[in-house]
Amino acid sequence: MSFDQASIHKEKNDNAHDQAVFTPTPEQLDWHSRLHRRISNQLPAWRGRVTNLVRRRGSHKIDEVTIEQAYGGMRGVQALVTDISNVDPAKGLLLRGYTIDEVLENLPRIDGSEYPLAGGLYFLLLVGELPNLEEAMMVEDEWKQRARIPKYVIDVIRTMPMDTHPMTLFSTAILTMQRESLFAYQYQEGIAKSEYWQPTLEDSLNLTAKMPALAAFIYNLKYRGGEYIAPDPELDWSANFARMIGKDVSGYYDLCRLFFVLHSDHELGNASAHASHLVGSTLSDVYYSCAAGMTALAGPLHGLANQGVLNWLLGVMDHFNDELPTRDQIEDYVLDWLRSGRIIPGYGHAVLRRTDPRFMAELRFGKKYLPDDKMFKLVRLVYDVVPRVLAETGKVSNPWPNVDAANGTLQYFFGVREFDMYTVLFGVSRILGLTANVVWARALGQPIERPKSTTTERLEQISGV
Ligand code: CMX
Repeated sequence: MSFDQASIHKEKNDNAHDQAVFTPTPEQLDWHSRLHRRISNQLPAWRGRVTNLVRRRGSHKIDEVTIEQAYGGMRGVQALVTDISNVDPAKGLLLRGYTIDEVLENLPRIDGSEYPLAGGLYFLLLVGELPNLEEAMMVEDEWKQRARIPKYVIDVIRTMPMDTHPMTLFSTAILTMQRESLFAYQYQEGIAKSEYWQPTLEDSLNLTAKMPALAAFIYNLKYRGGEYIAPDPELDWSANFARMIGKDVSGYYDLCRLFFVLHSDHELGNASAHASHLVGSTLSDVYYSCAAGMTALAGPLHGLANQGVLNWLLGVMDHFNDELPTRDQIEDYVLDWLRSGRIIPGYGHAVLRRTDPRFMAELRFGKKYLPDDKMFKLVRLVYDVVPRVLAETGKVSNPWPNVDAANGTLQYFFGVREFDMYTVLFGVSRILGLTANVVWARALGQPIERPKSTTTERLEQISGV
């Protein structure tokens, strides 16, 4: 973008009914930031690698699709590519090739915290390399400059009915900010395709920077009297969220730091990632594509699982009159539950075939911060009993706990007991992964998605039914 164009963009915002909070500096518009450079340095090699693969082996089959899969939500069909994350049946979630334990151990942290800076995680997702502390702080500093929520967004959210679901407020706020999109502006001005990723990265930094303050505002509006609390520039992205919702304690700072790492990405085929990828593939900007991702996350089959687990655990405590059950009692309870044809929430996984390392990380957190909490003791007891019981049914592919088996309990302990809010917390984290994927989809010139559908009649014909 030329300097003149930058001025036009600024003028556009100045003349609007409410000025944009962040107007890029000339340095940013020249794309000289180190984050831009670290990505652009890699692009010739990445583009060459993909072009070569498609040119030389483009017709190589990577999967086949059965009728069952076509009717069954395309389960397991491999037809998407991302290098940001991958779920391995044995190792669990890999972020840029690193296991969750490696990520938690090697991402930089500030003094006094065991848990990493979200800025370091975002660097890892975007750049593909583990950052040092300075690099992690570089992202945190970028976020600090861009963190304030425009007033018109606050106004829009305030005018919505008080019983509006927090996820509706959250997605609406993201969509409302679409007018800030530098990509949308530059696209209209005629930017080259090879450059699309650059304003997309700027948009991503602007949007992700605002996530803690936006989610905190929604929480405060719904549950704490409606005050807008501005981020504290002294605090990191994750801890800021904790402080803004009134949980100004180091334990909850750390829980946010952990939680926002664990939920940041999960391949490209899950509903929120796929929705955002699909919308992004039309060259809608990241505001549009992330709003789409968040509306997918709001569905009960996607983002609500941690809430389901917590409800189930509270039901168990209720059943035992708030006393921690014995091993035998919990086993009988679980067997009765299964006999009535219901599932044990928090257990099982579509891909993973072992205990989710994200659950193990939460367990370690719980052992440190809430070892004597009754609900946490119940989580451990259930973990002791349920995998064997599920395995004995003979039909469950993975009897081990997934990330949701402990999530809600940790939030509950720190007093975040408004269940509707849990999906927003998930969303704050997931937007890191969604935007990183969109940036790279633009950098590699991925086209608009357009799979082909077929008809039942054709399937009957070709299968010989
Ligand atoms: N409790 C009881 N039965 C279970 C079960 C559980 N936790 N997990 C799987 N099963 C059953 C299935 O219902 C299925 O039974 P039917 O054949 O009678 O329909 C059978 O075991 C085989 O299913 P599967 O191949 O093991 O599991 P799927 O890949 O079909 O589904 C999942 C995976 C996560 C939806 C499923 O394990 C489940 O419903 N778990 C509980 C809900 C939950 O924790 N969801 C959060 C998932 C988090 C994530 O995906 O990250």
